[in-house]
Amino acid sequence: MPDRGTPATLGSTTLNASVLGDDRTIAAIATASGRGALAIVRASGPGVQALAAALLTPVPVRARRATHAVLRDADGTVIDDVVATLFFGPHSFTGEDVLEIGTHGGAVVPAAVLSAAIRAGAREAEPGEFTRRAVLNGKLDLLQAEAIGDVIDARSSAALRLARRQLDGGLSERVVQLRAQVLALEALLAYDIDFPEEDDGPVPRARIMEKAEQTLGALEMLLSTGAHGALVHAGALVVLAGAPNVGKSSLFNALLGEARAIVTEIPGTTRDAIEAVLDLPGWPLRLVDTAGMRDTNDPVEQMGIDVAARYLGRASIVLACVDSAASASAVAVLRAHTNASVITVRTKGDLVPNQYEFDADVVVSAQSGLGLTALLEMIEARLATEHGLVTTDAPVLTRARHRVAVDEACRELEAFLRTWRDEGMPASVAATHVRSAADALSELIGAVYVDDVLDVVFRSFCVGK
Ligand SMILES: Nc1nc2c(ncn2[C@@H]2O[C@H](COP(=O)(O)OP(=O)(O)O)[C@@H](O)[C@H]2O)c(=O)[nH]1
Ligand SMILES: [Mg+2]
Repeated sequence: MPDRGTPATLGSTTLNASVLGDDRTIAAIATASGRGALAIVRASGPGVQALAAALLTPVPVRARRATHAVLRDADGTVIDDVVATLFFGPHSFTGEDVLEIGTHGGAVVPAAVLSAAIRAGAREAEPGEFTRRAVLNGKLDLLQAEAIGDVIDARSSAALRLARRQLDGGLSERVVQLRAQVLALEALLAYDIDFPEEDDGPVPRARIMEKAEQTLGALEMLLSTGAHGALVHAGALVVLAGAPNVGKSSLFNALLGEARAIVTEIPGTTRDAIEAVLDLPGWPLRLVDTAGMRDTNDPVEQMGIDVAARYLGRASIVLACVDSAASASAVAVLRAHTNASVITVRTKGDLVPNQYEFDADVVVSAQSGLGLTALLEMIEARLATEHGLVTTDAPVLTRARHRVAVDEACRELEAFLRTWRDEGMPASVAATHVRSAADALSELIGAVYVDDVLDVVFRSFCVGK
């Protein structure tokens, strides 16, 4: 396994070619590319102090002190005025010596600073490599490392709260507790394996069964948070649908409070689906504006309609928009395309009601703003009824990886219980299932480092994180 467990030499490096040449010292631009006032280039590894000495005048020597310095390339060319901060391992993000260099932003300076660091002996970091080192050095567990990715990728305040909670270790604690229960069960079984001759071993079978059932129940409870976690993570899919020209795109824009979709008087303009995240206090919404559902010979428009049908299949809520008797017939078509909860929305509520009467759940106007708040409240109420309230206090599974691991632990405990009830089976056979359940949970928090697991977790990270 690469990089594991050699932070011992930290803090004692000197300017020395072998350390500078050590590919264990990594560097990357940590900030997003593009125009900006400042950027951060950071480095981590045993050669960091030598790197600081090679690049910076004056050389920062004390940890956690911002040092204003001039950064020069190997040939003495001044690249930038910077503010550099050293952290000595293990008291750093990665657990190794770390150097953070605050440079001017933009396209050229951060790249030139990174090149200078590489010329001075650092190696360019892989995506997620800083966080990976933090995990390998025991600064974070895998769930917390994923939470860092989630904090960065959060598209709503609810998703951010969930990620923050996971970063603080809430989910890790719960998984560690559950794993401890599984291990305690394994310990009870060990007695039984040691005393196979006794009719009823030192620990009664019924007591072991009870423990296993309790643990299984707790794991199932955690597993049941998975759907909720995925929904908060991605946002509940709310699809605007209905006949062409009923005002879907206008409503989409009015709800977002900004002009994102093309609004036009020609029926059939929204030919693909347009998506935006609406950051409501209760539930984050993925609001999708679709093409109108109607028969058409235009192949491009038909594609848009197919996209709409696909979204309808995955929606949490469909807003069936209606502005006339003719468009009301589309509601039945929509219901046929979806299992989602349908809210019927009478649009263009500002127009003088003509003879047309439609008993909609809510009347809105994109133009006057009538009913928009009521509609959002109705969406939140429906989501709360169907998926509960967004709770970020209790630990929640947020990723498929989590659900797979906890599901596996559940299935192993079920298999254990089946084997255990069948009294002819020796305890040692049943115990293998308990071991597998513990392994699944260990892998989830990264208590055992499986390279494949690390690869999956860090693949999606940005360079410099
Ligand atoms: N008076 C009024 N007209 C609206 C309202 N919403 C949309 N419209 C008009 O209805 C037409 C179609 O709107 P659009 O949003 O493109 O409909 P879509 O095809 O369902 O996306 C446009 O002429 C809009 O200006 C509204 O709330 N009040
Ligand atoms: Mg439209």
